[in-house]
Order: sequence, then structure tokens, then C-alpha cells
Amino acid sequence: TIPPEQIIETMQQHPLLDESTEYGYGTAGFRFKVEHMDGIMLRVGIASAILQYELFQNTKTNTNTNQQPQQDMGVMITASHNDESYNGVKLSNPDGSMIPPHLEETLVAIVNQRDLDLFQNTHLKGFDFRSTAKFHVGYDTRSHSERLTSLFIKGAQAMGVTVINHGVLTTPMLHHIVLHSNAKAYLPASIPPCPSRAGYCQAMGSAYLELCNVVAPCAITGDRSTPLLVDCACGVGYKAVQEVLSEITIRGNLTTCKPFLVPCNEPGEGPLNTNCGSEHVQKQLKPPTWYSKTGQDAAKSYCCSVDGDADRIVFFAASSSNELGSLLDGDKIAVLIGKFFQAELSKAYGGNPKLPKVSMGVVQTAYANGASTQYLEKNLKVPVVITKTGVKHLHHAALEFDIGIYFEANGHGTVVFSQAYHEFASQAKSICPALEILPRLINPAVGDAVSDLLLVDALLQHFEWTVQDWATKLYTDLPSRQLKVQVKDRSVVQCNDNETKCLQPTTLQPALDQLMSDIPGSRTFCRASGTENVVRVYAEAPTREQADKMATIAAGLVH
Ligand code: NG1
Ligand code: ZN
Repeated sequence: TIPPEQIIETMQQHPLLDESTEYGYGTAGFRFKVEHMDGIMLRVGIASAILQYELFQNTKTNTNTNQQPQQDMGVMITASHNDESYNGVKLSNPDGSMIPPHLEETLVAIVNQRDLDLFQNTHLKGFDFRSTAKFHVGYDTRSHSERLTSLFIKGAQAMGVTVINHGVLTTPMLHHIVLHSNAKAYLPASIPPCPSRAGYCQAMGSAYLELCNVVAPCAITGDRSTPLLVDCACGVGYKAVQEVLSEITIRGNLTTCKPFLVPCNEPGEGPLNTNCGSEHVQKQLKPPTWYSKTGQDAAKSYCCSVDGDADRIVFFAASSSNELGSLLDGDKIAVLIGKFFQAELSKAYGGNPKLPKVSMGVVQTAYANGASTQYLEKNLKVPVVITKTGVKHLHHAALEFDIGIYFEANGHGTVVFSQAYHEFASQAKSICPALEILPRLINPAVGDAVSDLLLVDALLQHFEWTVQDWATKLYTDLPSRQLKVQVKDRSVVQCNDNETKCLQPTTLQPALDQLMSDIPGSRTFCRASGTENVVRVYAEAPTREQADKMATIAAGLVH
């Protein structure tokens, strides 16, 4: 611990760049052009001790929670799908989820305190500097991430926080490590704690092999005709996929087989997230540009793209070297997982009707393709909840179900399981071993591209489906188009609670309503991004031309 005067001196060396704006905790943390991040990172480090202190204080008065003092928390330094000119920071709760709104408020108040008399801040009054806080830290491959991490560490250590620096990680690895560091409080005994990068890779590799063993033995018994090409967006995903693949190869005695996963597009091969990665594929509806160089037979393509911190994934098949044949987005992943769970549950209840009942639901946002929502509700008869954009909102809503499947259309999502589910799965194990294996392959803390790609691969092998089968056998997406509108101040656009209607400017929604009534079966909405200074426009309609035209008109209304 260093004396307060020295902390203030360090803060003076790293001031907040913009004196007049309040830096907000957006959809997924503080995320700005990198020149703004130095001052923010140091202050987040200082605030980290107080966050843990507040969490502990709150739990003393809240008997409904099983949180105990001194649980580890986490910090990830990344700007996810944004380009290299951005960086950011996201914090993790002890259970690996995103921090709750009251901690975001504390953090924003401390980070934005402009006068340096920090210790008069209400959050710091009475703060005990013998901090027992412990933070796990990870960062992405951006050139500035390591430097920003050291500023976080400087601030945190000044407050007496113990920092465990795990180096370069995927975002979901960091959250998994935090969750597993507090295993006793949050994980059932059937999930062995593995709070490290190596432990994560071992857990993923062994759960994938176990799952294939019971639902798709063909996946791991010989050469695959078509391996899965993984577009790693020139980021952290590359090494993670390599390590998990090597774990699977060794554990599964697959050294003589052709690898079923081929990581492509490694760091250094091009600028991060530029013309590649899940955001490019999902929003531009185009294959990553490197795909044309692979010389792949487009008819057989089996590919996926992750984003810069590997918490999102979309799958695709190309129709030619530079055209997308099919896009399998977060909605398609959620439906695939839901369909599998439903089949396993009915097998379990068929074998033993006395098994306790568990609920299952899917959480989406307004960006979910209307055809997916309809398929879930009408065909699978699974309840669907629509929340605001941002996984923190989806995650929260998913906790209401025993099996809570949540995915944003952009491929960011996972499945959360209740305690009741774990008890059910252990009883159902002899009939349906997959039900007990899945919570070890799925990362319950946060969306995880590596975990998702293993899960999807096992399920496609199980159904004996190609990507094209997956694209056509469930439902057909309504053509949709997303556009970004550059604006001076994105906050002029304000929405209702689940972002389906614009409240400000008041003239906007009536104009959007008129557009929708002109095209039956269409839908459009606009909202301010929480990660970039843009307004996002979404449109879906019965034909591609209508969707594109509608998006262009709606974008014109925003200007
Ligand atoms: P914003 O920029 O607030 O739309 C984007 C994504 C979110 C979420 C965050 C965090 C879309 C439309 N929005 O948020 O879903 O993933 O980034 O990465 O894809
Ligand atoms: Zn991401």
C-alpha cells in the first residue's frame, strides 16, 4: 500500500484526457479510442479495491446471496470486436458474470472524479487499506493492452489489492478462471475447479471428448472429410484454439488423424478484426477476406469466425471465394442448442418419468431474427424473453430458467444452469450422460467462442448435419440489414426498455412505424451503440431488397 499523496501524484501523471465528458461504462465496460484509456485504467485499478469492498459490505446485509467475503474478481483489458485504435476494460464478478449496476455506478463515480482529492469521495471514506481484494487480470493482443494492464496493476496495488496477471487470455478464459477461483461458492461438486489457462484447456478438451463419445462417436474416430476452419480475427482466439485442439488430440489419441479444427488468421497476419472476424461476417454478410486465399471448395465450406477477444462466434458457409452462402449466427446457435437439450430432456423423462422437472428458456435481443423467435416459440415451444442489448442483461434474464440459453444475434452467448439442473442431471446421468457433461463444456460465466465451437461441432456431428443442413433444416432467416450511422452525439437517440421503440427524438418512431406499415411482416428499430459513437439501424423484411431499402431509409431518418 502506498500513501494517498503518492496515488494522487500518479493520477496527475495520467490525467483523464477529456476534461468535460463523463466516461461511461457502456454495453461492455469502458471502451474508447486508446488515447483515452491510460487515465481510465489507472483509476479502474484504484477503484478495484473499493468494488470488492462494496460487494462484501452489501453481502453482509443481504442474506439472500451466497457470496462470501474475499472472493476473487477479474479484469479483462480488451476492446473486443473494435479495431486496433480502441481499447477497453471489463470487470468480472466473483461468479464470472458482469458486475451489477450498483458497482458500475461506483466505478463510474470514482473514474470520473475530476478533483484529485479522491479520498473525500464518499466511496472511499472509511475505506480500510488493509485490502484483502484479489483480482485476476488478462488482456488481448492489441499492441497497447500490456501497457494499459500495467496501469491497472499500478492503481490496484497502490490500494493493497493482490493482482494475478495471467497475461494474454481470451475474455471467456478470464471469466472462467475467476469463477473457478471461487468454485466452492458457485460450482457443483461434479465440476472440478480449474482456475488457470491450462486448466481451462484441459476442461474444454476433456468435456468435448466425453460429449462426442456419448452423442457423436464418429466425430473422434478417424479423419473428417471437412475440417472446421476457424477465423481467429488476428487475435487471442488463435492460440486458444491451438491449445484446446492439442489437448483434444493428445487426450483422445487422435495424433494420427487429420486435425478437425484448423485455426486461421493469427495475430500479425493482418490488423485485428479488420475485414475478418465475427463482426465483419455478421454485419457485412461477407466471408473474411483471407478465406479467398485458402483455395477451399466453397460447396464444402465449414467455417466460423470469432472476434478479437474470442467471446463471440458465428459460423458460415461460403458460396464462392468471396460470397457468403449461409450465415449461422447467435440465433441459429441458440436454436441448435435448444433443440438438442429438448431431445435429451425428453429422452431422460421417457426413461424415468419421476425425474424432477426443469425449465428451459431462450433469451434474445431485438436484433434476433424474427424467424428464430417464431421457430423457438411455435416449433420448439420454448419460452423466449427479449432484453436490452448487452450480455449482462441477457445473462440476468437467463438465470430465471433452470436451463437458460442466451445469445445475441452477433454470436455472443452461452447457457446458464441452476442448482436444480445440476441435481437433475446427476440423477438423469445413467439415461442421458450428455446432460451431465454439457455444463463442463459450456462456459456458464460468459459467451465463449472456443467452448461454443466445440459444442456446435459435437452437435452437428450428432445430427449428422453440414453447415448447409443447419442453415436450411430449422428455419429460414428473414433477410435483414444492419447499418451504422455516424452522428455527433449518439445520446440524442433514446429507446424504451427493450430497445424496440425510439422515445427520442420524438419524430423518429412515428416515421419508423410508417415504414413498417408500408411493408407487412417487416421490422425496423434504431438505438445508440454502447461501444462506438454511432447509432445502429436494424431492418428485416420479407425480401433482401426490402430489408436493404428499409435500413437505408431508416438510417436517413436518424441523420
Ligand atoms: P453496441 O455497440 O452497444 O450495439 C455491441 C453489440 C452488442 C454487444 C456489445 C459488446 C450488436 C448490435 N451490438 O454493442 O450485442 O455484444 O457490442 O461487445 O451487435
Ligand atoms: Zn468480444
